[in-house]
Amino acid sequence: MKVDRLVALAGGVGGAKLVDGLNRVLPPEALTVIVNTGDDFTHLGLYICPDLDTVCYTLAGIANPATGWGRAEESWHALETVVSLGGPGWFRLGDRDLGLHLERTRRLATGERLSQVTQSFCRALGIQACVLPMSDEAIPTQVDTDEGLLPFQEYFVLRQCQPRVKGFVFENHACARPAPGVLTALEAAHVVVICPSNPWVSIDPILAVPGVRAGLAGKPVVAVSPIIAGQAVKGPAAKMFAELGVQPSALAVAQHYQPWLRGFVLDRQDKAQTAEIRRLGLEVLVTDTLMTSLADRERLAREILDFVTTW
Ligand code: FO1
Repeated sequence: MKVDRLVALAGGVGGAKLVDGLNRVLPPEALTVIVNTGDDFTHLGLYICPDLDTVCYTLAGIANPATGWGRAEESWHALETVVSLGGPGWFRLGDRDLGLHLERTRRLATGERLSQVTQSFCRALGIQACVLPMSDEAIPTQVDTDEGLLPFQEYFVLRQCQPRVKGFVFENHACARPAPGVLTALEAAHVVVICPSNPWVSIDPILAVPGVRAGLAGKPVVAVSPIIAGQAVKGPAAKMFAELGVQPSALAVAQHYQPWLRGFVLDRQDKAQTAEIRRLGLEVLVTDTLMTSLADRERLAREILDFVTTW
């Protein structure tokens, strides 16, 4: 199979790293990234799109290397002022990052759609890949917890993922439409890669957008496990699996996505699960999936392309 049109489904930091690797090894303009916008929210009057920004900053080479989100060489004067005046400081927006939120919020208020604003920012940042929000309409994720429904960022950042999870609500998803370009990119794709993002709150919101699941049907879809040795590489994915009554593992991730998958990529540390994942009817690639360097991102991307080319 030739791969010169690839669609990646991605959330934040882990997804962005693989997207960066794919972008480095694919021909120019071969890559479309469909990004989760369930985490988006309005904060300090500004429209914040954490996963879109993480993907774009990473592709532009200006992401904060320590956190994975936000900008490199950041300063915090504006937020310090907000806090000194009695405003909220729990969601850390740096000065450089704030500039982007100001401009996005201004453009959205003039009637531009999120996908148009994102395309324009990508051009300005020198990004060649096509980065699409999953929808131009808000589909906010609410986390159903033992303390009731919490908006995603309140659960994730303010409450540090402490409340016990019972489920997730993707508000408004049933009547939302995919952003322009999402379904046509899926239709044209030679392969779809589900990045190593959180299945529950990064990938499931994308799959919940009407038309996306149907767009995956019959496509060669490969997922990369965000769980290594029972732990999430970053974030609460393993805690979520456990609280929902599923032992966190690469196998559990494969089972989660199984109806859409042709192949699955898991870490060497989990190679004992290979036979059971094969029994789900999936092609399996066992490799090093932890991406700590740029070279790792590129190597993993190349290995995934070599893997799917054999199908
Ligand atoms: N994550 C945090 O844990 N704490 C923060 O203060 C924080 C601020 C922030 C600002 C801009 C941005 O684009 C992302 C930010 N994130 C922060 C990350 C974000 O909350 C999550 O990583 C994603 O929503 C989950 O993918």
